[in-house]
Amino acid sequence: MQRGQFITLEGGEGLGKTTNLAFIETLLIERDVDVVVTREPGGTVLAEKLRQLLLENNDEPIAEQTELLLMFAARAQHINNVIEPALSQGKWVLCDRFTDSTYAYQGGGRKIALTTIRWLESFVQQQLRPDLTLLFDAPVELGMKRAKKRGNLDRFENEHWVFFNQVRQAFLKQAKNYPQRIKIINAELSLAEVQQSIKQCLDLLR
Ligand code: T5A
Repeated sequence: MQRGQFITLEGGEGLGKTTNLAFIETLLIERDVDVVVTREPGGTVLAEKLRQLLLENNDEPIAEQTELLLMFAARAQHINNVIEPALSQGKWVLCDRFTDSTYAYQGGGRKIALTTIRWLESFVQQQLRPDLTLLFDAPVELGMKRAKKRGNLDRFENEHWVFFNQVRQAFLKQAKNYPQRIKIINAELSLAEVQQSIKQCLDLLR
């Protein structure tokens, strides 16, 4: 059986990943693709519990190392129980965030050494890497404005502007390092224009 394709959506806060997940799922179903839609951190019962611990605002500060290890603990569970089984059954996996977010938030934002992240990536993922990544990019202010409209901010959304700018720059660096895999989507455009760009990127996988 032919292995499925692994597509990830990445980018800063509030730039349209979740909104466009449903759009992409519909496009794939129209193309007769059997697709599993999931997210990180999360995607399994245990990983969703870790997501809650990571996102909730808490009196006890979470150490950077703890944050990084919890991200990869959730990822290990997700890969073993959801992503790998689906891909090996020929299903496509559409995932809201994956390891590029770790490079951006824990690497770019928290300044954890990239060699440490790379080591954990190899340990947890072995050979698994996305086939296509759509990176939603726009100035930080725009994403925060959109995210704030939705109400309460989570632990990451309460970070400061400098942090988010470092996250954005780290995502763009990932895109520069992996131009074949990572396609930048201009999230400043209207939803219709964004979805047109997404369609063009998905055609690359046909
Ligand atoms: N994290 C995650 C790490 O630090 N390391 C990691 O390894 C991983 C995997 C997860 C958090 O965890 C961190 C990063 C995150 O902070 P999350 O909920 O997955 O949190 O991530 P968020 O970015 O917070 O997700 P959001 O749901 O907030 O943002 P989305 O999904 O990018 O944006 P969306 O689709 O909800 O859109 C926001 C608003 O904008 C509108 C939408 O209608 C919505 O109201 N909108 C547009 N409006 C106009 N024009 C467009 N083109 C629009 N597109 C969307």
